Amino acid sequence: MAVSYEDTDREKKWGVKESLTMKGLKKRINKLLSWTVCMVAARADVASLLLVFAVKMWLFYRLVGMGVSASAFIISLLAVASLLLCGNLLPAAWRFPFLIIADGGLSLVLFVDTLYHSYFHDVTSVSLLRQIGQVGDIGDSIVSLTNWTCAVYFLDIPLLIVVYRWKMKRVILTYQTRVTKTARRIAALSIPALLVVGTTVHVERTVAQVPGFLDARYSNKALLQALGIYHYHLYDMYQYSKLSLGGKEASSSELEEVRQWFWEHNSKLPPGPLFGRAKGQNVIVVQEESLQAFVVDLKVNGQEVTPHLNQLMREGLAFPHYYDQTHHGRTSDGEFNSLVSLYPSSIAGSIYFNFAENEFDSMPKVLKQHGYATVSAHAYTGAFWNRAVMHRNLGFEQSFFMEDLKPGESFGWGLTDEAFFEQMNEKMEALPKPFFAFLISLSNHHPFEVPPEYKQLDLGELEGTFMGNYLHSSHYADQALGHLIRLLKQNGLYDSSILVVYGDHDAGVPEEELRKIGIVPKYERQYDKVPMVIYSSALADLNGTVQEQVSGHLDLTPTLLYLLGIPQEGHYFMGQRLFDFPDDQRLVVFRDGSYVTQTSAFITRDGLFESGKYYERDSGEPLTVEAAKERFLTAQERLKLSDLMLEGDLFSVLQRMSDERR
Ligand code: GP9
Ligand code: MN
Repeated sequence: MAVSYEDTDREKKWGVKESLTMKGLKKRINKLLSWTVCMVAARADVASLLLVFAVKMWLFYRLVGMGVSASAFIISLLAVASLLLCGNLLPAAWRFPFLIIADGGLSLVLFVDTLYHSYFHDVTSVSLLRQIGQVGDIGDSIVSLTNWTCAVYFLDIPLLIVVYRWKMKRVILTYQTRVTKTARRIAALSIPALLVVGTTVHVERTVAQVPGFLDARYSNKALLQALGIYHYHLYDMYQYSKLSLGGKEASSSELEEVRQWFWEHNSKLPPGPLFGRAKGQNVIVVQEESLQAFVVDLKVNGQEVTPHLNQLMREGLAFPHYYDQTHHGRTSDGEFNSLVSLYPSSIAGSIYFNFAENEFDSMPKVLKQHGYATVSAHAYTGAFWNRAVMHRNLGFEQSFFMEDLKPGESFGWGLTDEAFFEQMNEKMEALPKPFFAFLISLSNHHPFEVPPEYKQLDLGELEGTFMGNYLHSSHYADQALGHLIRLLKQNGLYDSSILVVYGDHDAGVPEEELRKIGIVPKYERQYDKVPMVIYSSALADLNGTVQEQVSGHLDLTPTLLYLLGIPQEGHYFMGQRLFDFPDDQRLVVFRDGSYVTQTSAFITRDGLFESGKYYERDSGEPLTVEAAKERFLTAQERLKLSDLMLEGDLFSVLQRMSDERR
């Protein structure tokens, strides 16, 4: 067949080249494949271990009942591969023993976490492992509880040794000669490079989804789930060492400054008429999730949002100017500020994680010393916010978390508040008297979506909005509180106890949502108040009053100890009691350096005086900022002293000092 010049040209131009390229491509692919096979065979030990670790990690996530993203899984495998490839740096004879040791170490991490999880429903961290001895006699229990299926993590070790001796060693030696040293080096270096790139991309993506995620640690498991098991442990070690190395070592003059401050504010303060008024009564404190003060007495379409709380406030003492003093630690800060009466930490993350090994002065500890049975409870898992560890550290003899409560009616994060209160009421009835019970509610949690059958309010236009959801949810929480009060009235605990109800922190309601119910803040924090009410039959002359003094979470412990007649002398609480204290000396300090007084509010976002604004607290009218300076410095001093207490773990040091002086 005649072929025209044109056709030949086209063939030359496209067809011939195409077939040549295809051939070349195929050849190249084949070459690459056989090179890869040689490379894998040349490191058959590492390759098989990687496969084994993929299975082990899958098993781990199954055993602890946790999901994991593909990218977290891949970067974990890359981390394992990078460690295993470190063996390349060793003399040939050492490489296999190194792999076995690395396999053992990496498997041990999986083993310990699985075991720890089966006992504590959490995964380990350096801090938790350091405290393991303090968490009771768990050594024996761990051995008896050991889920021996976990031993499966180590099964590959003897198997690998046998296979290596039997055939693998020869395969490795044979194939090593087929790939050049340079190629092997390039392959080995590409793994750590991939690890670095993969980790960076993965972490950036995770942080973009949840800003501040790495710092604001609220759960070990959540961090592990996001980062993958080995990255989690490395990050935990990094955080731990950063904190231990960066801890503030208080100088002797600082120590003296702290001692002096507490002496003046805790020991020198003379008692007034209400001291010891409620001596011997039980103490029941209910920390209400996300309950903000603006719901108190609020009516929507003629319906009260929190009728039971309002009623309790009419029966007891209402504190309409009680401020939320929490910071990064959210609920856990609410607990800490209220029970320990120190400020939240300036260090990113929760005190419950960062300072879990500290020794604290706290209300449950003091009450225990005064013969009280102490109990805490929360219907979510004890690992969240590290509560199981911290509540014990703070002095609670017994704590009940999701794992310890009976299953029952639930929505959202767990048991409904009503079911929770019901169980806790039974437990309180059975406690030796006097007791201190600290109950943390849960149902009113963001995003405040209560199931339709629990929605009782007719909200009109607010229905379906953020505010509408929040009101339904707060109304539910209030109903549950009403149920608790009813139970306490029935069994007589209402009149033999001091009952305190306060909100843990703001609900994060956006300003445009507040406007929907007619609230227009004139300055930030103006509505950052939480409800606070104290009822005690011993305060009969005061019950039914509205107490206008400005206050906050830190004031809870000094107030309750005062009512119980327990002197604050020798204790280390920074709050101010709500009674028998001059109002013009009241100062409620926030972590960011802002503060409120009885009449004014100084608000700064970055802790700098220069960027702060000063207002009349009630009206929101601006005031000349220079007038705020003196109190600003006082507030700064308090934050500094609190940080010293926390970061220098000073409680025991100060106690020793005071013992020596006696
Ligand atoms: C969970 C509950 C909620 O245990 O305390 O915590 P939060 O998100 O409010 O800090
Ligand atoms: Mn909370």
